[in-house]
Amino acid sequence: MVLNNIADILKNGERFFLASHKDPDGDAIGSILALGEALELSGKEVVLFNEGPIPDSLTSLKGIERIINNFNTKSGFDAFFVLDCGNLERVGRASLHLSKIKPLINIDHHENNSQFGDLNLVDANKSSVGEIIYQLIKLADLPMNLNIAESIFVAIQTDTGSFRFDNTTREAFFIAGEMLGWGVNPWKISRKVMDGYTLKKLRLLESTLKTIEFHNAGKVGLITITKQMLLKAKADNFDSERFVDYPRFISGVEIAVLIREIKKDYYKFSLRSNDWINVADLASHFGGGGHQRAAAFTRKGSLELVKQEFLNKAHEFFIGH
Ligand SMILES: [Mn+2]
Repeated sequence: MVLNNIADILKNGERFFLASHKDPDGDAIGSILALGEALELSGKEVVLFNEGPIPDSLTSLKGIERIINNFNTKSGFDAFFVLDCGNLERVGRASLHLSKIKPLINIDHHENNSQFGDLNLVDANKSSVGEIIYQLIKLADLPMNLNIAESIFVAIQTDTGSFRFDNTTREAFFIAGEMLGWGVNPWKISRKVMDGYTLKKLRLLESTLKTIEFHNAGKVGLITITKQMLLKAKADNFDSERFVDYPRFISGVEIAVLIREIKKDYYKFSLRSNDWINVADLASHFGGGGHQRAAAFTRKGSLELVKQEFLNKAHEFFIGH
């Protein structure tokens, strides 16, 4: 089976190229750092790639400085690992270039993964890619240490929203518990990775909450961030991470939406659901994807137009319920 094949490649190979998605989250960064360090500790050579930009909340992770965002096509790799990417394009500008490294190994947990690898290890039942990396490290007999444990813990913690999203499984808790056995301190990690708010982030939150609007009899809660709001708060896009949870917290809201202006007439929608709507399905109508409870897509057009298009489609999902 594919898990064993990949474990064999890790055991027998000597040089590996590891990449994860641009605009990375804790799972994308934690997973490459964990696998990278485990391979290196066992005497292998690794190149860690992420197009970035890496959010401040993750810059304290050990080994973060080893992640490069430029690439010279060096040959002689035994495999190219792509982690936490539903499709190869998620790697970013380098994706086409990098896809020449063979075999291309796709490790992911997004339901709508396009199976772009020569080997595909895609398990939508896993909370995070960090969980799969943990399995592979065990199976390939790679070493563990505190740095690796912290990276795996961060991958699971961030993708489960601190062990409370509905992808939080017994397995997720079990592995996190194991990581505590390696010396991970959840309080210290959480202060850096989950808290660590800056004043500009709080200012941006203040103005964002004022934009809240409701549709579909309160079942859709929507907030918006424009470029101008970012400028005014002196904030950047990373500062709005997890803001989409605020409308989701409200009772009666089934779909929470954050619309962000990326540039003029170009918007990114982040979607969350509470109970039964599959937002990955909803996002796929606009060329996006993700998970049942968390998904995203981008759209060109005026704010009023793209918002209305989205609300019309969301409305269809509620018909009959
Ligand atoms: Mn993930």
